[in-house]
Amino acid sequence: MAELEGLEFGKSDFVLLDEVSMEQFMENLKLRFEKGRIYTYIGEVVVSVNPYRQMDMYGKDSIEAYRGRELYENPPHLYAVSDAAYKAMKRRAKDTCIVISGESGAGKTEASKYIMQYIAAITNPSQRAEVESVKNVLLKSNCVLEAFGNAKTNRNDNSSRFGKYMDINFNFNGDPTGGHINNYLLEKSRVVQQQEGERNFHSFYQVRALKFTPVILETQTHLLLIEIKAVFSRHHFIQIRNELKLAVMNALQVIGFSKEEINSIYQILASILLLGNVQFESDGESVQILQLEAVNHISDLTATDPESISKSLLYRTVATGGGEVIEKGHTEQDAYLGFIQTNGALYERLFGWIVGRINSVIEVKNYNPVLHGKNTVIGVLDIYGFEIFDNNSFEQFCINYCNEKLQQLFIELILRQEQDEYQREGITWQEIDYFNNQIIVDLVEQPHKGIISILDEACLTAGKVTDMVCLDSMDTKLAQHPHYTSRKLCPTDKTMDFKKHFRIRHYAGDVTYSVEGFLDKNKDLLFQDFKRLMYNRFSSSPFLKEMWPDGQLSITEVTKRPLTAATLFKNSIVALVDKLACKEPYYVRCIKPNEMKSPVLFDDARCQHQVAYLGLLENVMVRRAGFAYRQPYARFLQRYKMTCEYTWPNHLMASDREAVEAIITQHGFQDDVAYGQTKLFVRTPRSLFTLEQERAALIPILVLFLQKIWRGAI
Ligand code: AD9
Ligand code: MG
Repeated sequence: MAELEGLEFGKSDFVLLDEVSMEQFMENLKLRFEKGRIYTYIGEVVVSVNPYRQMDMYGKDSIEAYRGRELYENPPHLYAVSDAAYKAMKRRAKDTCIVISGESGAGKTEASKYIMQYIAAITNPSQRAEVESVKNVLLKSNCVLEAFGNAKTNRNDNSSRFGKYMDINFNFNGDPTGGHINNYLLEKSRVVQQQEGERNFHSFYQVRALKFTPVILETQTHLLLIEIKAVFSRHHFIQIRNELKLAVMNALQVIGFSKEEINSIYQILASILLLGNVQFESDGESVQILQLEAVNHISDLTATDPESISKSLLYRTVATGGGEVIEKGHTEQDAYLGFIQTNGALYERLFGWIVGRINSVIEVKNYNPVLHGKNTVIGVLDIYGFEIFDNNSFEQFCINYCNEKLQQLFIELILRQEQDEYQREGITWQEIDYFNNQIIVDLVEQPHKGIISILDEACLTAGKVTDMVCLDSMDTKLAQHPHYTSRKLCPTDKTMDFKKHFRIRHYAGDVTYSVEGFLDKNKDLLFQDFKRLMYNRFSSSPFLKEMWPDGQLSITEVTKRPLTAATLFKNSIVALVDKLACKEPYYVRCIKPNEMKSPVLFDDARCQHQVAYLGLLENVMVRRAGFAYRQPYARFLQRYKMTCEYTWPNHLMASDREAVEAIITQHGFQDDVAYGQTKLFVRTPRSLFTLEQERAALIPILVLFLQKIWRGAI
């Protein structure tokens, strides 16, 4: 920590700043980054700055240094919070979670991997085979999820295009017994379209780059994959390293995917690639597919007749009011829209199925709480951070709403936890006033009045409700809301367009959204004909059936409208927040130092913006107002009794509490502590650092002393 590391590295806990100001905060953050100290605490929260270079701090020695230690005993590290979460889970049978947040490229996914590696390294010392196998599958699942869910973006070469929450289950020994992964809002539009300079999901390039047939792939699948390469224009693809492709294939096998399943995955990927090449043309009466060659390839890959594929792309079956079923040709625009949705949906369902398949392997089986004790959990959340782009659309709206919910949880948990503990221990607590973003959460999710409700209502209204009509409706209903505005409501604001834009004042800053495409994206229209084709006709792949269960329904049965994309997302985020709320939380707040991916550049303005919207300064204030550290009397005494003549080697006082009081008084720390029922509360880490230093200085003397006793010299 600051003192453990030396003052030239800055303060290792922002709680120790002389004064809580943005200037001091930034100065300290920058100094530490420049000195290669990428982690700094705010109490138990880890603030991490992406080093953009390999750091020599994650090896076996580091793992050993942090294992079983308290936070302040070592310099700040992800391993220390991982250990704190693990200890709480093991010693106190508490479910815990580690919430990692920050913007794209800030280092969330890397952090989540280090956390998992640490947990894997410190568990199962007896190397039991079944536990090792669970650990292996958990670690390998990262590789598969990254291949299918990550892509190169302009912000990050390995950007996660989905949110991930992973529960790891533990038995009473503290060894992993299984887990469960939830995925959120995969950015499926990327399958069809990417911004300039960005790429599709990694998995596609891996298909494209297969140079030889891995044993696991059927020759026929592979030959087709090779053949379809010719169909594509080269600029879509780049060569990737062979090891990477094989690593994914190997990970799929280790996890337990069968040969048939792996073949199906690659067949579907190839089909999506082929579909991506399809174009439509209208002669005024009907619409045709231009690339029949591509349709024939899909038909070969999936053992489906080409006519059915063409038909599902060009026609839709509709039930008339009288119950009659008729076929209706798409317009060129409908066909194009249907094709975009179809391609995205194929990939989304494939991804969801892969996650489900991993879950079926890692789910805890045959766990008997009576025999095995309480099954505890550590959850790790790696989810997209707040996004403000030049053009913000439906996806940013959902992502930013998710961040509002997580911020709300942060406020609720940090405050509630503090208050609960102070009350339990009988310590007076001074309330801190800071911005509660509930009002913005309500703006988005409130029934009837919130933006999601207004969007849903527009999607359900028969007839042509356009994005602009929907914007009008929002303007009418939300005109008075302090966090909502649009050009119409604020005509002087020339940064917005009358017809397109609305703005939300988020806790992290103002974001202007373009309403264009909101309704289509929210409806997430997918023609039932395509679902049925997937379910019924892709006979070569039983797995497709599993991915498209809704294709079972006949056209007359499909009357109930499916939930909209925004409502489905909202429901999943509400469920996530409920899950997190009942766990003891640990936070990692990631900061991206610059846009150039440079290991030496600290962009002051960019960093300060992140510090502000992550609410880090407020976090320091809360920590300083309360007591940053607390420890049961017995443990405190055990560690520091050697620093006080009245407690070493043993004390003669009536209780451990009194003995602890003696240590505190001898060091003159009375003003920095409060005495609870069972614990000592310490306001700043300064006193603990001093005690740590004294202890460290005394240990060699003690060892010498003991050696002399053993040798009989004393
Ligand atoms: V996104 O929201 O998924 O687009 P993340 O997940 O926040 O984003 P990621 O963890 O992928 O960012 O980190 C981006 C890149 O920064 C990595 O590919 C590494 O090259 C680099 N990075 C991040 N953290 C570390 C680290 N602790 N050590 C070394 C790092 N490099
Ligand atoms: Mg990521």
